[in-house]
Amino acid sequence: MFFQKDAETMSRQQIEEIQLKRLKALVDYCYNNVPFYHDRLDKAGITGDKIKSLDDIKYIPYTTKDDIRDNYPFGLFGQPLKKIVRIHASSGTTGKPTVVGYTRNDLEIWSDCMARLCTAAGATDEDIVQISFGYGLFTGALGLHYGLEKIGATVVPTSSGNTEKQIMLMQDFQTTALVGTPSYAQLIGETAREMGVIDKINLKLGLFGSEGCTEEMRTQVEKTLGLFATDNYGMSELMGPGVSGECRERCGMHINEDHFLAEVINSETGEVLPKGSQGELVITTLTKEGIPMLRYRTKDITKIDYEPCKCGRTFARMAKIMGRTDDMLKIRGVNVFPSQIESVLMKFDQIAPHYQLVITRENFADRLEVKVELADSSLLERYSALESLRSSIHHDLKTVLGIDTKVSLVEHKSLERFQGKAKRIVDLRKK
Ligand code: DLL
Repeated sequence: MFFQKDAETMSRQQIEEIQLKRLKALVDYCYNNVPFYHDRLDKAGITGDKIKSLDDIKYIPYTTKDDIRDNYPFGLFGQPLKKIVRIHASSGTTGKPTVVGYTRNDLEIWSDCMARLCTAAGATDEDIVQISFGYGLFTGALGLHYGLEKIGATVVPTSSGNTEKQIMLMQDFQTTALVGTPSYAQLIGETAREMGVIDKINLKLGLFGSEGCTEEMRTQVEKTLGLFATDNYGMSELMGPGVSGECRERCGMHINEDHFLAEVINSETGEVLPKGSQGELVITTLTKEGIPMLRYRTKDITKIDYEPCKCGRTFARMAKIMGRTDDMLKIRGVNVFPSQIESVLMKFDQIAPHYQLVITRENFADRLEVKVELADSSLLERYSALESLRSSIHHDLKTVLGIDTKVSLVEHKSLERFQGKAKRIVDLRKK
């Protein structure tokens, strides 16, 4: 099933022709409408007619989150507020949030992009969809909301939190699809199990995203809730959700390439990497008016496959996000991604899908403690079984990461649960 089949099945040549035409127009749009870009492009000597091929994008300077912050709140907007009909912002743990604005046309394209991805995931007008992302400045809830309404699904905007009520509504409405972070979906599943109503839940599809989730973690969540889950990627600066998402084949997230031009770069040198390489994702928004982005550095690490997919879609597919360049833990000089740890942990049946990574510095050396929750507390009574589990996890982590970690097994339900994006890293080195 397709939402906009003509666009979603274009040949690579057609996709590139559209991208080039839009890129040229975008460069002129930015030059004429955003003083910040006017200066940047002037300095780089770039105008739309100097872009002769997609490769010429390399002459355009990158844009970063700092550029948006430095122009807080509306400095990078491409239209006066009179034309901006919605504002969102990403919270940001320190300082001011990054603020983004949408014109009416942006909202139309956003819901089309979302409608495509929801359809690709298998959602239809028969679905009753509960949206458990928080409504508000965060883009997740409203982004999916409009896309799902566009395909005719029945949207239930529960927002996040109030988990028991979510579960009650899920039973009463016979909700068929759930939207949220995978970690909140897992919490909903565990709570339904504890309430003794997991069998009364009729979920078939999970439209998840907004945080990393390894294949192993996805399998756990699917098992808990008895559904089929797809991964969806996006960020506020680029639109929100709707940049890319998985189809039923689940072999990468299809990028809406007629609206987003993706590159992968070496995050240290800024050099553009050959197609298929792993590196930092850089996105140019080809059609956005409210806050257009030229070569925005996402800090997310992935790789892109340009082969057409078995589902019939031709849009390139980006691999699951391996981590963020600023999320990568450097432990005694070794780079460690939390996703590598998650993959190891989720292979053990005796542990629950909840963990925390605590990093400290002792005697000038970094120490990584991996706190893992037991699936149930009965193991606590058997010291030898506990010790053997701990030592197996320690061994597997060492094999994958190449460093020693301290593994602590903690009681079931003792680690914090999350209703939005999970925060699993506690870095005490900075304190
Ligand atoms: O999280 C947008 C979104 C909402 C995407 C709902 C999907 C579903 P921000 O709050 O601005 O926007 O956070 C963006 O979240 O740079 C990634 O690091 C991370 N992220 C988003 N989706 C995924 C994903 C939304 N599928 C930041 N896998 C991004 C891994 C993700 N990380």
